[in-house]
Amino acid sequence: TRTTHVALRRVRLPLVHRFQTSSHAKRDLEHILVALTDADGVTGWGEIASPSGPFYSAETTESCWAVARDHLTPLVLRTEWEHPAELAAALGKVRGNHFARAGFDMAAWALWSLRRGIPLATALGGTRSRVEAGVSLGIEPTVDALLDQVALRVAEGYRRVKLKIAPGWDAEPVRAVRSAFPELALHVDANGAYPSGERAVFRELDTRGLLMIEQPFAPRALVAHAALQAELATPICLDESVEDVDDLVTALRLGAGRILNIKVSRMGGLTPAVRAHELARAEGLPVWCGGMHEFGIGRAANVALSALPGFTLPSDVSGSDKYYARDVTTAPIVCRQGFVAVPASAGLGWEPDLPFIDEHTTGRASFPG
Ligand code: OSB
Ligand code: MG
Repeated sequence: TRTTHVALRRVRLPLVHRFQTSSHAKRDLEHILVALTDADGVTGWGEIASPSGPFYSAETTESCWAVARDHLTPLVLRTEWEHPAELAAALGKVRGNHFARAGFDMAAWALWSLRRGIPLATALGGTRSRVEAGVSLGIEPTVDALLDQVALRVAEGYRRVKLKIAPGWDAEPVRAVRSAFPELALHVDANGAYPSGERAVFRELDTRGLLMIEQPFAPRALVAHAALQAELATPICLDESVEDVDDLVTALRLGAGRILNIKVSRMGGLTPAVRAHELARAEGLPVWCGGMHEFGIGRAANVALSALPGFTLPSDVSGSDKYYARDVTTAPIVCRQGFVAVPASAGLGWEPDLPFIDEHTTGRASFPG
């Protein structure tokens, strides 16, 4: 396969509900859609779901745009590839910049599975016909507002709820949610907001019957995660700490966590995400698929990845309606009774809604011309 045309667009969508994490608050999101077209005119779509600012990782919308335009696009246009892993190897010439790379890798997988007439999930090695979905709830202005959000999501059928925590918004909201929902599968995500010596909060959270405590410390603080894990009964789940398979090898060796959140964006695409899944599975480490508030294209890739056998915990693949009144795909991704069905059609399984995307496009570039 040779990619003969690359189209990039920045698309902005409003969020239905403001989302706040330990590091930033958002009302709308701008992601970059990548369309790779081959010599036969078949197009595969991918999504670069970077946050606008460098607070989750070092990448920003602007850095992704520049790297996609100036480095990844020329690489793709001159690479001959049969399997997406070959393109991923060529893109590996670019260090870091995983969100930007993920958009291209995803588009290559979408194109490849479409050409073969098989669902993306099957192409990746998926075995499930539906995936269990969880929701991620941001920091709310009050504990009551958070309890309302949890009640709403539970009523919608979600069976696992994750709460964002940060210093000053941790033990109290978790205690309140746990006492209102004693049986709920609950977990917390700190996005690395605590100093590596913090213990008091985690000792208290350890008594709340949580599924996991996600990324308590800074991304590179693997030794600190291992020290905390040795003191807690609750599994630690790594997110920001694992950007590639080598990080996972280090984390496993150190005992830095007992669960892994695999994000397509953070790992640099579906190719490395599948490899991380294989290693985790061989090592008996349960994984789930994390989200970055993806639009329908990236969300479809998350659904497909979550169909792999090692994804034994519910993934952050909520329905499109949790975030967007209308999504970039002609049909939304729907969650029913806590599950999203894995599509049986070829490729991503959802079609881009071109007129709607056009309406929300804030910038574009295409090559050649
Ligand atoms: O750590 O999982 C995270 C969103 C932005 C930055 C970091 C994270 C998140 C989420 C999103 O939790 C969850 C989703 O996409 O449903
Ligand atoms: Mg996380």
